[in-house]
Amino acid sequence: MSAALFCLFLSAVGGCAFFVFVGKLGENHPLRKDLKALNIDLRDYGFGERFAREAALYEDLFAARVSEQHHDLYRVVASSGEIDARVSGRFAHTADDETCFPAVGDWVMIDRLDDRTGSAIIHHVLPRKSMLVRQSAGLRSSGQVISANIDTIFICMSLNEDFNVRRIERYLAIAWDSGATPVIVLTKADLCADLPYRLSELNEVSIGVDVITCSAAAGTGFDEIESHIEPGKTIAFVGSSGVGKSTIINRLMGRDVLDTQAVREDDGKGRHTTTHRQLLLLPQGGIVIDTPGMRELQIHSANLTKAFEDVEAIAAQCRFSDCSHRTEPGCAIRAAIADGTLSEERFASYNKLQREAVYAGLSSRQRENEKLTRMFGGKSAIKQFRKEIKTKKR
Ligand SMILES: Nc1nc2c(ncn2[C@@H]2O[C@H](COP(=O)(O)OP(=O)(O)OP(=O)(O)O)[C@@H](O)[C@H]2O)c(=O)[nH]1
Ligand SMILES: [Mg+2]
Ligand SMILES: [Zn+2]
Repeated sequence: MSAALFCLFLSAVGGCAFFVFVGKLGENHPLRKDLKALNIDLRDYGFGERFAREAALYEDLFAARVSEQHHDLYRVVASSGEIDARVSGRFAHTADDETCFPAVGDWVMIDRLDDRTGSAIIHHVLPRKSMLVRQSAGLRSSGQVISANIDTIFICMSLNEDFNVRRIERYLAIAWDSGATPVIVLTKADLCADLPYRLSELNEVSIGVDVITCSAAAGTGFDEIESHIEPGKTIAFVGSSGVGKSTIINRLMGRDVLDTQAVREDDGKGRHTTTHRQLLLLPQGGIVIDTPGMRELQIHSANLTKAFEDVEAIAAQCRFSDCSHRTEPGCAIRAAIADGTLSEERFASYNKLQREAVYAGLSSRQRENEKLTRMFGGKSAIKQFRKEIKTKKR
């Protein structure tokens, strides 16, 4: 081997060793931080003119976008790279409710661009241009922000066991309320034996919404997915566990950045592989947010006028403006159900979501009363019931 070749060989070995060494560094090793200290153009992450104007109001602070959240610890993308951040004590103290706290996708104002001597401190969340919110589990009536400042919501549903038109209606009602545009993404087309039937089922509920059919296994539908991706624009992926959200994102990233896992064999349900929301910059431009599969999507607020445009247009034709669509003469809803223009199931779903939306807007005391009214029918019946309970206690 000539001397030159030998030198080349040595430097190649050295290079490999360096990469192996760096790969083994712990998350908090200073060298890793230096490697991450890239000069990032925040516009790639969606920092448009509006956010720039808002951020300019805070002279001594820096703008950053929340890319991950782990309880009260955040990862944010700043111009210096990705760093750790926490909200200031004052922020936590003055926040009205849970929705005021930073969520993945938020633009926040931080006090430093380096977290080597401690997490950066988040002082403000810039006004959101959109936010996808669901009702938190439990008794509190607070909402939980699933992602903020999104342009498009990919509502992902698998074409096998998971397929459920009523669930899509629920997602659409919440998505239309977010300020972003929903798109329905039907996944795992390779597992579906009767696609035309599924699509016809979806027709009634998907008015004005793009529907994409794709298969990550067969590599189909990705041209349509990519037609929704634009530099500086953000897409949030939502849907049940196991429908293939992370698989699609990995394909768009061109490598396996996110964990994926086979669904359970007995019932085809996912295993909740993704455990936290995560924002990623795509190599071709555009930003995606992966979210954990949701068991249930409770309504915090909904836009039924948009999601049920057809139902409300029919109801507007009823003879009485306060028609309850039960027994009144000239009821256009009953007529539409009778002639098959409107399905009984869709109307029932509209009523159910409307009740939920009203309920979500109530305080916990109002909720308790609402529940009692529904159980016993009317205030006098509730009074009577309470009296009976008291007598029994004696
Ligand atoms: N047959 C088939 N399998 C797919 C397709 N897309 C994804 N899968 C498989 O479905 C399983 C679940 O995919 P994930 O991407 O982990 O699903 P997820 O929606 O991210 O699930 P959570 O993270 O739990 O919310 C994996 O085994 C994937 O390989 C597809 O187009 N066809
Ligand atoms: Mg996932
Ligand atoms: Zn009516």
